[in-house]
Amino acid sequence: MNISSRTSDIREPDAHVELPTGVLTGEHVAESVRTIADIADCFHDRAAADAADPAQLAYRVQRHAPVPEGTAGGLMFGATFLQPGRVGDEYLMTRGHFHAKRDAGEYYWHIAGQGMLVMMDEARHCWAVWLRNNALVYVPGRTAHRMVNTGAEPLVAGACWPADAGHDYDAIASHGFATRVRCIDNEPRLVADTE
Ligand code: PAN
Ligand code: ZN
Repeated sequence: MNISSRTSDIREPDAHVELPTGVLTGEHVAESVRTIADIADCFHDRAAADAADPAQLAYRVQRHAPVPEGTAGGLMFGATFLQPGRVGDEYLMTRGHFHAKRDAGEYYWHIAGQGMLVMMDEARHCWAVWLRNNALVYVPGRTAHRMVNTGAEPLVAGACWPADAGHDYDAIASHGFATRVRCIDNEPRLVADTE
């Protein structure tokens, strides 16, 4: 047995995840930033959205993309850092999306802070799962998903999804989610969008 040839391809990982914080470092890690201006059209209280500082940070997303987006069979790994706060009575949220490849699912797991993952099926039926206490949440295919920060600290969650899932933001930009998370009597409540 040639031992040296068996041990010659032990590699360092190309990236690291700091488990307590979710922070990703290393190769193939990219970051995107969304400000209040980028999510202003998500809120029902347009006057409050217009009054908010458009340059204020809403959330950051770090993505480890070991393969090009669109690669069949590949996976993407990400972390979302969503700021606390409200616009009117509505908590800060991610834009939310369906996957372009509609049957693509996704895992989310809670890392820090407190909030919800709001989901909506193609019939516009909505529900939410708490993102707290190390929750592990599976987002089925054909289900739009959005993080909402109901706490006082940044809400941090990890996620893993198929590299060819793609992101369809247009359906949410046009019609929104059927349910909003609003602060009513100092509690987060799911409220139908028409109310
Ligand atoms: C996540 C989201 C991330 C930001 O990585 O992309 O939480 O939300 P938006 O993409 O809706 O702005 C994911 O669900 N990837 O598929
Ligand atoms: Zn997704």
